[in-house]
Amino acid sequence: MTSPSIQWYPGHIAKAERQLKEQLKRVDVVLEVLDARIPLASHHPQVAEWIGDKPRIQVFNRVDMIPDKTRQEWLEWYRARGDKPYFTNAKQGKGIQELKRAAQAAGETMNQRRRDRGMRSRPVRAVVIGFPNVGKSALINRLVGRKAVVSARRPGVTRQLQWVKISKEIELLDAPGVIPGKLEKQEDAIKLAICDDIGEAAYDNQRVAAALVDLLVKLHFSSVLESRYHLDTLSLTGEAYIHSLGMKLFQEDKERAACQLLNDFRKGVLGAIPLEFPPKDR
Ligand SMILES: Nc1nc2c(ncn2[C@@H]2O[C@H](COP(=O)(O)OP(=O)(O)OP(=O)(O)O)[C@@H](O)[C@H]2O)c(=O)[nH]1
Ligand SMILES: [Mg+2]
Repeated sequence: MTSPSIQWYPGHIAKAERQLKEQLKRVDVVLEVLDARIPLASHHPQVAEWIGDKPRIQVFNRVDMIPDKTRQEWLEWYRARGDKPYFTNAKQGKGIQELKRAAQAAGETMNQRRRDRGMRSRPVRAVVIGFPNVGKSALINRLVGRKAVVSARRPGVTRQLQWVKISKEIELLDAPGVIPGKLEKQEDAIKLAICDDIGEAAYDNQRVAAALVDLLVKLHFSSVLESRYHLDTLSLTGEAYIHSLGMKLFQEDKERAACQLLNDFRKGVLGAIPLEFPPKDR
């Protein structure tokens, strides 16, 4: 039996996408927030089409959740393609000033064009877009320097578009997380589920936890499981591992085992573990 595919496109996201497209006409610069653990799977394929030739700043948030070596590899990969990503930890406020300067610089170019046409300068309007739960609102709060918008540990917190004025120079638009109407690549959908970047109604915890175990083994991170749960992955499949973990630590409860494992990964208890690396073929 093949498992049902992971799909998640609730009504509030469809609505947010429509409103976002409308607002995009009014913004000068787009901050695209990616989950540093899965920057490829958390990139919305339609972003380029939506923003046209507006300046885009790519932000790798949750940089604390990947090793510095991987951060460096991504930086080189992007640089080779002529891009310059910014790395942030919106939880602790790292990398924020550099990002603010980049947004301001993009705005300055826009204002110069306005002045050339005899118009007055105005604050730069920047929108923060990205998948659910990647830290868009947390990033805005850091850029503003106060709790201006709600940020919490679950996908789908921001429901409405909301403008926030951070200074005379910049205004920011917080947007709900937007994901493609159809998740074409199921391996990406599973990574999004593992990282808590889509709603939990879309998937089965045990299946996703099993996929996480398989992925950790594939990426040579299985030792983190052994040291945390004192249970060797040996040649077990992810599914068998979750079963054994339930038997061993959770009174035979596989669901609790799966939730614990996912939670440990999401909270960083297992360590700084990237689930994607720069592709070698591009
Ligand atoms: N470890 C870590 N946690 C972060 C970081 N940025 C945000 N978070 C946490 O991630 C969770 C989600 O943050 P939000 O700001 O609500 O994310 P969002 O993208 O606005 O989510 P939606 O509004 O649901 O789309 C919160 O618990 C934040 O504290 C980061 O850089 N590192
Ligand atoms: Mg939000």
